[in-house]
Amino acid sequence: MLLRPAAEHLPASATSLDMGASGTLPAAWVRTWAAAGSAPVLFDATSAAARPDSIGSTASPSDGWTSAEALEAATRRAAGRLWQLGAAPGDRVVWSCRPSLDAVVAALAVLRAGLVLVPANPDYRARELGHVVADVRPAVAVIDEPARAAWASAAAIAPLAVAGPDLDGRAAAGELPGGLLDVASPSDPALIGYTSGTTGAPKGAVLTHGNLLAGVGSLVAAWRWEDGDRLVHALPLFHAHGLCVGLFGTLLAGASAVLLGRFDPQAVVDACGRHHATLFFGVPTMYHRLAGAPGADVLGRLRLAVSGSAPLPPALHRRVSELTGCVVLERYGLTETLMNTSNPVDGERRPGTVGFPLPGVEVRLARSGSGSGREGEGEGEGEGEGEGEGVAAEIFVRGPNVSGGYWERPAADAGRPAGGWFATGDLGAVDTAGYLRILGRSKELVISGGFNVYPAEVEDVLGAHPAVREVAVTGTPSDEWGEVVTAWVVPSDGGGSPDLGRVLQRFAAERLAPYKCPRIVRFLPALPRTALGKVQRAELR
Ligand code: MLC
Ligand code: AMP
Repeated sequence: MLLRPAAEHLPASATSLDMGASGTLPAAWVRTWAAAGSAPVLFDATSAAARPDSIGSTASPSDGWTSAEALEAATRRAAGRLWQLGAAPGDRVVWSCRPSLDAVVAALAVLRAGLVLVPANPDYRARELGHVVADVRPAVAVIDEPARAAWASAAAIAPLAVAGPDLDGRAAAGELPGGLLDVASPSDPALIGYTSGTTGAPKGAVLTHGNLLAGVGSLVAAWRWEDGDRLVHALPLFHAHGLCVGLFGTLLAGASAVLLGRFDPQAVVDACGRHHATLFFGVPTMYHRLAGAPGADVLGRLRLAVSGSAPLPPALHRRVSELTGCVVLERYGLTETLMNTSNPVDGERRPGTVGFPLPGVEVRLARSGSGSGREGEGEGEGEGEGEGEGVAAEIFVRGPNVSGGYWERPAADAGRPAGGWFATGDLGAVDTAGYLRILGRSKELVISGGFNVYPAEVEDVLGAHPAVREVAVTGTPSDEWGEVVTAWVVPSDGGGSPDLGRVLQRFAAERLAPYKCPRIVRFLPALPRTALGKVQRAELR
């Protein structure tokens, strides 16, 4: 069944926009920057100059704030530097940096220069970063740490220039080729986000400029995001949530953001108050921690606090409301599609639901593999038995926000349903009022603190240890993290001990980013399997 479209939930002003058919984010940003040159856009609380003793300076926004015109000039110079490094339009730029203003400028410059941004978690180990570099063959890698830069160089199979994030500071004025900035077209690739999708090894979802503008524009419209809004930004910058929703959204709305660089409940509370913030975006783990933080009632004074990337338990939703007066707005998205549905700004924000389709996005529920996207078939409500209200079916989405495919993965793309529908691997149902409820996943995925962990990747790493005969990885429910990664190990010698558990955790930590490492290691004499030999994960959970 097709969910009722955004037009039935939102005011006409929010749905009459052209969602990405024309234009690009960089072109829209520069228009906004030109119109409000002195407006404060980004407050860099990640730098020493902006430590808490110097924030609180809303009266003198130049203190720690980067204005629209300064951002325009810095990103223009940084784009020139990327070209000087040899990158040409269409080339990929791997960007693996801790949060900083320089890192932000570098990322924006990549898009302005017509290059393709490939974010990579700065916590990645050599094998994880190496996979991205070898797969995407970047012309440039912007990396803020020598060890990671060396890993990237070692993995490169094509000529690679490695630079630090301070691209702007090194640019030579006057050397910029004219007429090449902000000229990418909506159909040009803009960003490749690595994700495992519903199956397999991490692959790059290619998002065009049109996808980005549509995905971000729908939020600006639906959330009535305006130039007076100010976001406290404490999310990682290398995922869709922090980068596309938080940063790109701020810039498209002509609004401002305080970049904290990392999440700390007290810093969020302080920044909300000192900077007169109107917005906060977080993952459920952040709301879990904020709910118990002194001064968290500051959330109740925000215009909007948004949760996403993982299920927000209804009990936590209610606890945040009771403790802070803030009714969190939950929304739902993926790397491949950016945001798909959202609870309403005006109207009831229903706990345990992710709301309605965003402007321009079609959402339907159908049986997996049932031709859910077959052209011309079942476009109306109520087709297919057992789909729709109250019954879990797979969620499919279609719209100008949806990636056209994965980087050099024809086999994965060939598996896509026809008609432009994207199979999310998430299971959902709609309630009588039309709110989408996510009820589970058909894909093997653990979500810990809003980060996705693919069991197969962790199993591959642990399975290479000589003391491991077999291993299966699952998610164990956790109030704080949503799920924590648990490894079920069949030891080679038949035994298992806390010592071996710690050895395996250290082994994993050398090869995997911290959030993928098993918090819990359990030993079994054998893994439960079906008659066909498939591991029965449900039995382990
Ligand atoms: C940190 N650790 C984690 C973890 N984050 N372990 C499991 N899961 C996680 N998510 C590790 C640390 O490395 C550390 O390990 C230990 O846990 C304690 O760390 P901490 O200081 O308590 O954690 P912190 O650094 O505060 O990080 C918690 C967090 C972070 C919630 C702030 O995980 C986070 O920023 N999550 C946001 C994820 C996100 O942006 N997802 C968006 C995906 S886009 P040790 O070994 O040192 O003890 C997407 C689409 C969409 O999904 O819809 O948005
Ligand atoms: P990623 O691949 O990192 O983009 O993660 C996308 C996945 O995060 C989705 O397929 C969902 O499983 C999950 N997700 C995102 N937002 C929500 C939400 N509000 N509720 C439940 N799951 C979510």
